[in-house]
Amino acid sequence: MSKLVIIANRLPVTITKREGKLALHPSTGGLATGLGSFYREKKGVWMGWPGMPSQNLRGMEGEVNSRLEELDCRPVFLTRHQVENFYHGFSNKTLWPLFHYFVQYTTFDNRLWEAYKKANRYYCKAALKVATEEDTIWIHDYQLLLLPGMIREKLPKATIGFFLHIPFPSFEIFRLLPWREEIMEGLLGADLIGFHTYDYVRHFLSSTRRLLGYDHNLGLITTKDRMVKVDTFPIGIDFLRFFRAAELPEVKNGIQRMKRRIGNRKMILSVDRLDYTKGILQRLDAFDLFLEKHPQYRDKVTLVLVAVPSRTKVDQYMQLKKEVDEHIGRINGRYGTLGWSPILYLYRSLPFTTLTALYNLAQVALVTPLRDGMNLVAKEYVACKRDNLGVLVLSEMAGAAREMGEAIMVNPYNPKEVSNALKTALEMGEEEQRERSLRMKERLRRYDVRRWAGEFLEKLTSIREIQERMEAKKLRGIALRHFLDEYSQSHKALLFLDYDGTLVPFADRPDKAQPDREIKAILQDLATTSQNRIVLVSGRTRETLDQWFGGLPVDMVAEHGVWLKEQNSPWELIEPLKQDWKGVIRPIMEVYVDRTPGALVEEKEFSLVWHYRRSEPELGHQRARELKDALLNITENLNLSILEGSRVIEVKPSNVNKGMAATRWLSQGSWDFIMAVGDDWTDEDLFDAMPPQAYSIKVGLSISRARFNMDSPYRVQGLLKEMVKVKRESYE
Ligand code: GDG
Repeated sequence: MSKLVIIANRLPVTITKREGKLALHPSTGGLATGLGSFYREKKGVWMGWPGMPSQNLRGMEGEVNSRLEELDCRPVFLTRHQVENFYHGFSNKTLWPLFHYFVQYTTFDNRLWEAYKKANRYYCKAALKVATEEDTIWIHDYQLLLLPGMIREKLPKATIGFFLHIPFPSFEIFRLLPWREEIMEGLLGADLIGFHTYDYVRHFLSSTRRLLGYDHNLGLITTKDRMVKVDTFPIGIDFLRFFRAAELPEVKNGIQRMKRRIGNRKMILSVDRLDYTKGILQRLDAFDLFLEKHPQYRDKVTLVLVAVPSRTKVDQYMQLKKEVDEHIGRINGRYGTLGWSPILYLYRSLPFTTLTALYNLAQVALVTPLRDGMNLVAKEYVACKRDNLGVLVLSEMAGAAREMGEAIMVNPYNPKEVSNALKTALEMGEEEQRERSLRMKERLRRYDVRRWAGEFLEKLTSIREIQERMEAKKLRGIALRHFLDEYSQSHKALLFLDYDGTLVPFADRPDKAQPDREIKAILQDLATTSQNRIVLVSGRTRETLDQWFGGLPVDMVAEHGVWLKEQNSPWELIEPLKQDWKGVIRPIMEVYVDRTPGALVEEKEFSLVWHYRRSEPELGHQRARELKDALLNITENLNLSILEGSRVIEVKPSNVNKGMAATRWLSQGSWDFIMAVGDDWTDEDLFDAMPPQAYSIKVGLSISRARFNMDSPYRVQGLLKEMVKVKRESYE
């Protein structure tokens, strides 16, 4: 039976050892609390590091294993060296700062990269002991970016999902990584890649396009051999757990205790791991400014600052701790009185009950990260409010800002804005507080962490189904045997072959597009081993086709069906075509050439083509969409069609296409074998024109009306060679 295997850097429980005895504690962090119960309900297992170097657990592995097994957890034991170089090292000194746009904190060290690769391989090895190809494997976060690819290599048929909990940075930042291609390839081993927000999706897709050349269609990337879906899944929280917390006696007591401690003052709450991305120093500066500018609030508010110790062995974190201490000391020194400290500083991890007591009591939550994948504290605060009173001040740099528009939004780098927001929050009327809170809360209730996980897994299943449908259409196995049998027995075969993207991959430079000797030899052999008729059906001009294939015994179709040529005959126009429309279309295209560096207009005899292969890809795509929009109305009236090819937009008369051109040959005789191969949507007309028994083959894995699919031009070349071979054998 298939099972769910969650793999994350950490387990949902952490092991500690005191006086030789092991103890398990729930791990902090959104993932652990959120999915902690979900995976068990699903009868899944969770793999990850138990939080202590393996040297400290020597001799106790058996006990660790069995205690964890009771919780359906499987440990991945990391040595001290691995913790140092993989976890504190590449993960937290390279990926974490870079992905949060802290380039100045990023270490680029090949030694750490090697440790990262090795650790990912180590997780892979551990995973292979637990997971099979039938299982659903869900990998989490930036520590394991290479793992999807590594598992895919060993379990090609496994269902693999990946979710990134931190931001995916813009290409301009991501490109700085010396190991960027390997990281992208690693991630693309997954079937589904999830991010918190659409911005991160956009950034990721842009990097795949620029670094690996993979385009996408609505987030569906076609890699060399598979389809990978990229989508947005904003993580939710365990809503009811927070919503109901106020009913717990410990929480009620906690609220009373805290009330006594801060008296009649209003509480402003700040909760984070002590991390430079969370903007704690900037927040303190803003609070300082607030007290300076609004003296009436002195002794009327208390900022409760909870900072959970984190990555205490990394230099920047040690430095940050020092600075936070100094800032707090300065502010408390400057404004504090005998009976009042402006900031109550708690540098430790609090029990859930204390944390939720604070959420309940706080009038304002000040959540101002400089960059944050999502930020769960913002969500938890709102969920805890039974009476819907309390105001959230939220950084626009947190992923949560995309969903929590009712919060007071701030730029965390602007102390004046944050200070003003604090004032607005403290003075907001109850009606408005309720209204804002309620709307956010309803969304949090509906889209909680279970729903988040459920939707991710559902999407993963659906992408697998699409892949399977594509797989089933691949020309291989029995279908391929039939194909070759039929072909070898045929006496009169008709083969339509597109060129660019079908017989050869798309070339990034025009001078690389020419057929090489091997392609020509294949065509020559194919044409001469039998009574075959080969028709090259291309969008290229007559001149180019003549120049490239003139000496071969093949027929040709140029400009997507405008010109036809049978061997030893001159080119013929498919039918008389008008040219006057070009005067209307060309100026529009030229406007878009001026606006898009690298774009150009090519005039073919009966069509106009706007190329943007050499433009900056994002801009090119954007402009292509705009151009298409601009052309749509006009082309309809002029009876023209717009073809969208690979980085081209072509306009040509509607009554001409590759399918119509093909009918010339189809009607010429009784063929006992017909095949049509093409890769883009101009070839769909060709497929449509084929009789039912014909083999229509789409190159690439996207949806098509063709009967079969093939992965790539290399496979097509292989198929053609095989056809030559079986034909020769049939004569022997
Ligand atoms: C990463 C991404 C993304 C905090 N202090 C205490 C405590 N916590 C809990 C909170 C919350 C979690 O830790 C922190 O989650 P965040 O989302 O705020 O931040 P990261 O740890 O950086 O998490 C982040 C998240 O992954 C999920 O995808 O949102 O952007 O960086 O749940 O409640 N819990 C307890 N005591 C504390 O003192 N018990």
